[in-house]
Amino acid sequence: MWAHPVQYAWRTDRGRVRQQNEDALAVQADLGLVVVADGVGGASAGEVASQLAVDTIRECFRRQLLPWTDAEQAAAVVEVAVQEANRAVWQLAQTKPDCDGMGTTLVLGFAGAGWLAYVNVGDSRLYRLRGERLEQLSHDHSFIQAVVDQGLFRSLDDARRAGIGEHILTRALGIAAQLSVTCRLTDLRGGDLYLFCTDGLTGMVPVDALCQLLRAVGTSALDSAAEALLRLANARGGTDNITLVLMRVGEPPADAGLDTCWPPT
Ligand SMILES: [Mn+2]
Repeated sequence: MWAHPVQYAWRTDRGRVRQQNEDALAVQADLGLVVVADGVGGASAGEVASQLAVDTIRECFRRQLLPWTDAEQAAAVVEVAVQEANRAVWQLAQTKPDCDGMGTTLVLGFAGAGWLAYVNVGDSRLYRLRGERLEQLSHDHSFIQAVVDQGLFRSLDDARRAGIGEHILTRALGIAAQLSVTCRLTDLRGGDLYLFCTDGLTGMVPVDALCQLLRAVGTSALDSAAEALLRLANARGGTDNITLVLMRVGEPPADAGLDTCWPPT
């Protein structure tokens, strides 16, 4: 069923300042599913929120027994899973006093035959290196991104220099009973390298350094690249929890059927 062989490598780390790791992740190679979440909330509630979101989504996918040849159908399943995770976190936040106000960001990728369905909530990100070009596929739901989108600043760097805070989210999972979720689809190509990560990586490592490191991965061990990214984030301060998943797409076998292509031609 898989047109492309896919490899994964991941790291999650407390960083050098925080006492706890409130990030969570799931890599389900058998399902083609990657989830990364960054929890927020007092005491250990952030940890509860991110782990509950990841677990709820994983369970949601495990319940589905359909073969994933249809990208649009897969995208709909992703949206339902994220909505279900939102409800689970929100409900626990309503019922458990320790969990009051907790929430989590999320970035999710679901890889099928020739396509990747992805969604983000908050400022956890998805990047793709294709050839020499690094592209950010996700769009942050943050105050700083919103002022850039409104044209008040030309770039996130400009806004940052003007003193706009970076960690104010405009959307998070578990904060309200309803959450607006839009799953997007893109084509999956042999040679693509995807990076799912929390802001503990992107806040420490500038995008040109990310790009340089990812370009150097080539066909070498993916696990060393994941380790190198984590070390770089820690070397540059490690002021937040750091979580990253690398997903490398190989060339499909020569006999892969044409019926597995997306988008349809
Ligand atoms: Mn974070």
